[in-house]
Amino acid sequence: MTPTTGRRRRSLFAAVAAAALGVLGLAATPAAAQEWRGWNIHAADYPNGVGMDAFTRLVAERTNNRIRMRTFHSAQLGQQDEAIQQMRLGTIDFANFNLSPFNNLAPSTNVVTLPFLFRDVGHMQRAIDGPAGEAIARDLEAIGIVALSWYDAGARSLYTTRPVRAPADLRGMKIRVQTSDLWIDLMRALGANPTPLPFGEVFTSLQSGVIDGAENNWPSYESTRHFEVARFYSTTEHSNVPEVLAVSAQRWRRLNEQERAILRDAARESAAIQRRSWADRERVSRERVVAAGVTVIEIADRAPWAALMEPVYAKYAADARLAELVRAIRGMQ
Ligand code: GTR
Repeated sequence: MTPTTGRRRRSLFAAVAAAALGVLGLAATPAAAQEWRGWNIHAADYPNGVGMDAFTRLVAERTNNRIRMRTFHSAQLGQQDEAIQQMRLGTIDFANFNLSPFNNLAPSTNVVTLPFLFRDVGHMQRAIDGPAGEAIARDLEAIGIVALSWYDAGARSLYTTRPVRAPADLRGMKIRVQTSDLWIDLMRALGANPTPLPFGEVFTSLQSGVIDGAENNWPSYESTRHFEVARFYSTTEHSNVPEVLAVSAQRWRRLNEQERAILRDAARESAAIQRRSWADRERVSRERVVAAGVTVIEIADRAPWAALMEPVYAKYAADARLAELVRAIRGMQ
């Protein structure tokens, strides 16, 4: 064999080997290295971005970079409802979502969205870290999403272009809600006209008068600059719906037990980081909008608001399993 034929044979062998690896989908990355794409609706410095960045850093460290994750912050990979579809299809690998956009897909998420259910943040955390979280994780798994940990999202309140002090002030006002039947019925029960819109369209819709208000927590009201166009914030604190850090079931299926344990631990640690960051940011955001001249209308008595929520409970907590969960949550210390 001449040196030239030897070289030719070797390169032929290399080409065949490369083609075989290509068929197996292994050619581009060394052995089992994985590159994951993550979705975040908020900016990187928002508490949820801080939590997600901690998660990806811990996973990379503990898998020796075998699982590398990159979070695309600020809804770069699309709005919320599309991102949920992409997670289910496996084209987005991990994400942080509020639980309300799952209301029509995963029944138990309605329970933690219910108005005036939690007494305070501690009560919400005990429920989501306990029986509510277990039920929701099961419902999410059934639609192709694996819940790993729960993030705080504070209390949601109304903000509007005209002052709102009592439910009667909402009559005829167009209020943006997330894509969720529960939210539509909740706003109707308050006497408003619910208008489902993606988060990213709220600012311009307020500015152009397509809507008269929306509802959210202090950090979202501030970070999106909605406070510049809706100058009245009424502390209704009507819902404490939390958020989930989740992985696509398509990815999860391909992990071994050791990798799953690494992801679960990292997710729990990231939730502790997010919750600390959340508590700070709530205070800072409130201070920022007050300094910018927003009128905060303190709702001292929430009873007249809560009294209107009867039809929402009747519809979304009627089924025996959900009614039991509501009872269990109410009974928690
Ligand atoms: C925020 C939440 C987002 C999104 C948004 C909205 O508080 O963190 O995931 O749900 O509200 O109202 O669309």
